[in-house]
Amino acid sequence: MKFTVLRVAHLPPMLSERLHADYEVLEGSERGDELDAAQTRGIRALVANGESRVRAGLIDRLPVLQVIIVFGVGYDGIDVEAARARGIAVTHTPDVLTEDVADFAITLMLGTARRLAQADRFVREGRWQQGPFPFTRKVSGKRLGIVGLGRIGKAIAQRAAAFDMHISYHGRRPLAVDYPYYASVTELAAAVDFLVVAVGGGDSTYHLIDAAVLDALGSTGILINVGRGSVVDEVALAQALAEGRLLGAGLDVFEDEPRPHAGLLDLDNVLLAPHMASATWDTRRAMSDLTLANLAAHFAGESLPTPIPG
Ligand code: NAP
Ligand code: 8YV
Repeated sequence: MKFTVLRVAHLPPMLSERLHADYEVLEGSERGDELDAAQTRGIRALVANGESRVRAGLIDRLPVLQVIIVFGVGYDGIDVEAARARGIAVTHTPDVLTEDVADFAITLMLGTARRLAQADRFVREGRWQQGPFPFTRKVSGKRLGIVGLGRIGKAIAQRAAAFDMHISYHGRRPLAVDYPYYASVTELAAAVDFLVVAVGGGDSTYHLIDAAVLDALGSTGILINVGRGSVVDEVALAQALAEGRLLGAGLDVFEDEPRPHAGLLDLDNVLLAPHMASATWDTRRAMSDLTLANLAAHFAGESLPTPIPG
């Protein structure tokens, strides 16, 4: 017998094909409105991704749901409390994407400071013939502040060390590392040239990067966000960039994906990416394997390879 799995997010074909081979897969929305009563009564597992919103309303409609499997490490969109109240396990895919996301944070930092997208347009549009490209900002040897020194934050620090950057960080508590710790994100921002957000979403980080933090980073500062869009007040960010109160920003994540705040789209000092930091073939394969391993372990009654903490 094949177990029934509800898929509520876009998944790469390499994963959805294998899901379809091993399970009865229902395709649904995050609200599940299109599912009829017979379908909801059969769903044992739900597969979501890092951007998914799986709220109590959907969980409540699935009486035999046993496990929520997140294709991604961030699970801020999952109502974990509602799941736990029903004894529903939640898994995710940590570690296997850390390197790619850290690589991409460095890509955004270099690309924003050296104005790579603008330089590309400059060459393509024939403007080089009228004179040289304006000077850009140096990265090596500068001061880097990391918000959220977890798996990804540490991997970013490791890479930045190779650029001789001076690293400091903010988190909820100091860690056993040699980098200076700032209990206040505003004070961290005031002390660095680059501020990289590598923290997850949810209530505790909502708009942690607000106008005051952006002003502390200042007119020579650059903000990078590979964590979650909700961590940065996008309206305040667009305003600070437009008014030159912040030098630049490189963003992979947005408050309302796939719709970045309209004020950002016309700005020349922001580098925009479509939530692609972990989207390499190697990593998506590893994430797919881990997603299937969690699902298989659950139905085999074995311990889950990567349950969420807590
Ligand atoms: P992690 O190891 O859990 O790291 C998260 C870090 O943030 C921890 O050091 C945690 O420290 C800190 N933190 C948590 N809440 C905080 C708060 N309120 N204020 C300050 N710091 C806080 O997770 P990870 O694997 O590095 O992933 C981090 C996040 O990156 C994910 O949650 C996800 O949102 C995002 N991500 C984005 C992409 C992308 O494609 N752009 C890909 C993967 C992941 P304490 O708990 O000790 O405070
Ligand atoms: C993915 C992510 O883009 O892991 C996360 O939390 O945000 C990303 O790795 C996402 O989960 C796949 O859609």
